[in-house]
Amino acid sequence: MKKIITIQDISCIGKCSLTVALPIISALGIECAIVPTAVLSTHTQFKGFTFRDLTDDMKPIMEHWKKEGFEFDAIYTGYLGSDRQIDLVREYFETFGSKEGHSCPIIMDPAMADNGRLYVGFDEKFPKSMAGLCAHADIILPNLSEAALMTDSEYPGEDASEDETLRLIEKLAKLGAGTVVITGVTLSDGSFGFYGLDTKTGEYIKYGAPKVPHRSHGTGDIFASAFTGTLVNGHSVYDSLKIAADYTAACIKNSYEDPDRVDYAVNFEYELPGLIRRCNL
Ligand code: PXL
Repeated sequence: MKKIITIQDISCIGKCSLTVALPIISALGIECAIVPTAVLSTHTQFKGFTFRDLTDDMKPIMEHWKKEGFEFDAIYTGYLGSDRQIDLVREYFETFGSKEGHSCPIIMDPAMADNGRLYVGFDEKFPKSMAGLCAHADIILPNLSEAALMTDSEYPGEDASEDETLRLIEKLAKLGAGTVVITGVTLSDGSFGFYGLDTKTGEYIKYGAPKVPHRSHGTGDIFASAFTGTLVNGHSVYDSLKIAADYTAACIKNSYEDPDRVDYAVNFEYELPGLIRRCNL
């Protein structure tokens, strides 16, 4: 069985970060090793959330895994809370990343902002640190807000044009990652999906699924988790991005049509069987 590491927080309620990465990646038949960076009572869109920092556990976990000789088929990072955590994640990349004869792609979702604003708890210097870490990634998956913050650009709004999005992609490419993808964008034909660039071949990619008029939290995490699981199952980068976009769109639509939906996340659970089928599992 393939095995990946995911490094992000655990928000006990919120259906984001580890509480979506674990079920989605496990459902795709992959062992999901976790490095929890913090425990929060809820995600940071709620008021009064608790926050226990777990930075001090990150290095001992890594050292133990190293001693045991574990190897992984991908490293996927999400929400990280501080510069110290960024430095430690860089050590995980060095320790467990691709080596001669063993491929371990690094996938980074630099989860830290939405609607043009940093999440509560981050200072304005943090996007620069995250941008530095992105240089080590094979694939980065920011949304429009994160792309603008990491490239010191003006936030173009959620309805950014294709030209505005491509300009951000070109700036992101300079950070040094292999493939840069901006997620959660509305394409010029009104569909909802991603624009991207393979910086090695210079090939631009885009894809959108039918858009429904509903927005919620955690959809970037759902996209990144489904993408990672699909890629590790052997699909190409582009096919994995498409499958993740279709799955995320299906989760949003499911919530939009569900009178019992919660307002802090989407119904990713009901759409897992369709994702498993798309992965040919
Ligand atoms: O979904 C991104 C995310 C991850 N982790 C925490 C968050 C959020 C978004 O608000 O607050 C703690």
